[in-house]
Formats: sequence, C-alpha cells, structure tokens
Amino acid sequence: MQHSSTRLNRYRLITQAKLCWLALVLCVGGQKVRADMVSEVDVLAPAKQEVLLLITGAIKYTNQGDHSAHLDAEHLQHLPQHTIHTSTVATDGVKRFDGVLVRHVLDLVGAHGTYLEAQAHNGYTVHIPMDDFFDYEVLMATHMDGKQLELSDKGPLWIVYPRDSHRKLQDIRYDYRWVWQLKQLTVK
Ligand SMILES: Nc1nc2c(c(=O)[nH]1)N[C@H]1C(S)=C(S)[C@@H](COP(=O)(O)O)O[C@H]1N2
Ligand SMILES: [Mo]
Repeated sequence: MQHSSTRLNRYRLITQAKLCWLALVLCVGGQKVRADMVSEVDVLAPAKQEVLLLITGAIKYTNQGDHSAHLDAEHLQHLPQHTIHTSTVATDGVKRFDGVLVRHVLDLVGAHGTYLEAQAHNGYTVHIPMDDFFDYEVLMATHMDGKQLELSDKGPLWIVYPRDSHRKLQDIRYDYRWVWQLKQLTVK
C-alpha cells in the first residue's frame, strides 16, 4: 500500500514535470515565431528610387521619422502584379491596366482604418471607404495598355476599379474615386 502510493506520487510528479516542460516549450516556441514574424515585416525598406506614393495616418509599418511610408517602384514590384481589363469614363474603349492591388499596398504598411483620403498631384482629394478594396479588386495601376503611366497622362499611379465586371461600380459615386496622378494616401 505504502509502496504503490509512492509510485503513484512519483508518476504524478513526472507527469507534471513533463506538462510543465511542454508548456514552456510551447510558450517559448510561440514567442519565437511571433518575434520572427514581426522582425520580417516590422521594418519597411527605405525608398531607394523616386518616391511614387506617400502613405500616412493609421499605419503600422513606416520608413520615415515622421511616421509615414515612402514607396518607390521597387516596393510595388515586390507585390503581386495584377491586371484589369475595363473601360473608363476618362478614356475610349476597353483598356488593359497593370499594377498592384490597393489592398496589398495597405497590407504592406499595416493600414488599419475605415477610409482613405487620397490626394492627387493636381490637388484633387477624395475619401474612399476601405471596404472598396476588400469587396473589389481595385488596382493601383502603373501601366495602361503596356505603357507606363506618366505624370502628364494620369500617372504615375491611377486608382482603377474593375468597372466592367461589376454593375454596382458603373456609377458616378465610384467614378470619382478613380484618382489619377495619385500622390498620397492618408489612412483614417
Ligand atoms: N487627379 C485627379 N483625379 C480625378 C479627378 C481629378 O480632377 N483629378 N476627377 C475625378 C472625377 S470627379 C471623375 S468623375 C473621374 C473621371 O474624371 P475625368 O473624366 O475628368 O478623367 O476621375 C476622378 N479622378
Ligand atoms: Mo466627376
């Protein structure tokens, strides 16, 4: 009787020790994974080329002292490239647009807000609900019909909606969100 209860206690002790060890491994391991994830995305690479887009406001990842993100062509080239064929209210016929999804740009800077204030080089400013970029494949276009967009012609960045694919987007309320000559986004 005495003997077996000692064995039982020893068994309990070993089991508890194993559980503690397991908990420690899981805890330390989990933290390590989290630390690795943060270090990978925490620091946004500095812009090495001409700055195409400035992002400020409610963003997590920045590369400027003033808590803004300056993005150049290289930042955009590292994101998945996306193509949309659509007609627009500003051009004739169906055009091919290449660029990156706005939602991927927002992910890159860790944007967390409800709308964007988009500002263009010509002073045009408009508010765009964040939901647009998750409901639709909205493009930040860099090219139209294979040609790079220039500042003199809607560039260097143009917000392009997949207008022809969605009835709802064929509306003036969306047309005014097609900001051409895009310069800055403020996440609010
Ligand atoms: N940079 C910039 N983007 C802009 C505008 C503008 O004046 N400047 N006008 C908006 C409006 S009101 C509309 S309806 C669409 C199409 O305008 P457009 O036909 O003059 O090109 O672009 C939008 N994007
Ligand atoms: Mo407009």
